[in-house]
Amino acid sequence: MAKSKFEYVRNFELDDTCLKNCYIVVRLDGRNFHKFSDEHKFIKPNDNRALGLMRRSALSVMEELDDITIAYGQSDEFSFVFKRSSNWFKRRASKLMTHVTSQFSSSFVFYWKEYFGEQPLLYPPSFDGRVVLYPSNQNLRDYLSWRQADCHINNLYNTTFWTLVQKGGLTTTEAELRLNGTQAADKNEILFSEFSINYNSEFPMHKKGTSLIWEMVNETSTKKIKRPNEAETEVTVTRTRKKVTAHHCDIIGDQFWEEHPDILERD
Ligand code: DGT
Ligand code: MG
Ligand code: MG
Ligand code: MG
Ligand code: MG
Repeated sequence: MAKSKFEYVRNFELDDTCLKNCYIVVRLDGRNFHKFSDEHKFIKPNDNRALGLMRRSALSVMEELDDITIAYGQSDEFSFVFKRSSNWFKRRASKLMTHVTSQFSSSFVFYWKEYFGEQPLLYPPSFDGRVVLYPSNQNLRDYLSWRQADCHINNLYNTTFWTLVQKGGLTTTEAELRLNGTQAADKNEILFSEFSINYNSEFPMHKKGTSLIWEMVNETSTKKIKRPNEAETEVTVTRTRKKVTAHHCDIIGDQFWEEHPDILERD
């Protein structure tokens, strides 16, 4: 068939194929969640409804899209790692990034009620997305370590800050001044000596964030069976199924990676 004279505009499209062999990371982050968390009365410093909804939306991304081996989230952000051998959407960066962010955003709205109940969603939230390529396992692990270290630093600061305000009666300005120039050890000390809070005993999800991976899980269910001339009996059936599981553990050290050797592909 003859091409129309308009056909040439196709050539304006740029090639955005991601380099082969690299892990493709899509990180999304809530747009202006400072305001969003205020307007929706998120509990400070950590709102389990909001974190649960983020996890639920990330689960939807992993289940609906192909080739994601691990996702890591904290605060208003989530990173999704595509297998380095993935050829989904011919590795086109814009396709991967927009599918991740739109699947996530629509899920965030779709599941809102499951986490916030009758509290209404006041306006449509949005998330930005970016694509980063990591050529080696070490680079990818360092990327995830960077995000988890960020989670730790922010959570220790926020926990101490809001404890000084909520339990210590300081104004936010006073709390900020008090924490100016303090190291991690100082914040642990403030929590422990002034408020009897052992930071190590805080919720793992708040300290470590959420890692989602695929695992083989045994699922047992009961089934009713009826054989001819016999009474109906119940039997237990165990099936092994690939499922997304959530972990709130350290992913900086080697242990997590040794326990889950299938996440990374060999360099
Ligand atoms: P952006 O990303 O440049 O559009 O701007 P923001 O405001 O989203 O900034 P960002 O992403 O650096 O910081 C995340 C904000 O979300 C931060 O103001 C704290 C808020 N946030 C996230 N999770 C929680 C939570 O569980 N509780 C509360 N109270 N706030 C949260
Ligand atoms: Mg944000
Ligand atoms: Mg953020
Ligand atoms: Mg189409
Ligand atoms: Mg496990």
